[in-house]
Amino acid sequence: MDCIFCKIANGEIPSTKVYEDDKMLAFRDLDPQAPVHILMIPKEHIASADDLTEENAQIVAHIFTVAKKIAAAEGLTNGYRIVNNCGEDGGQTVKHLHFHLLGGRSMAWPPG
Ligand code: IU
Repeated sequence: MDCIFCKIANGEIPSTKVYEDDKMLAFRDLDPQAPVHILMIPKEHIASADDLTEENAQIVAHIFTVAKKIAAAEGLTNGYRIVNNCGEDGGQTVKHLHFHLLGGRSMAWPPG
């Protein structure tokens, strides 16, 4: 499958990893939108949040429990934001489920 995040997950394409286990990978975004901008992805190819099912969705809970450990390790003691862009109108550009972990500055609301 020609998926860039699958290639990052299997090491075919290098990334700046901050966390890895058998189910997920977290690496620094190439175009950071905040002082800390990390992408958290399942190793399994799931195209988007819209493709989650009762069978594969447990990875989301796993990613979120790892996210708080990454946030602590990055020193984000004052809070952080986790973002998922889903589909065209959601602004998703890479069709492999990923969660942005953003921190190190104050975030605005609503997003653009
Ligand atoms: P989006 O939610 O699909 O828009 O986010 C994709 C993100 O992946 C975006 O922030 C890119 O900067 C980032 N990214 C990356 O870090 N490395 C890559 O090789 C590619 C995209 I392609």
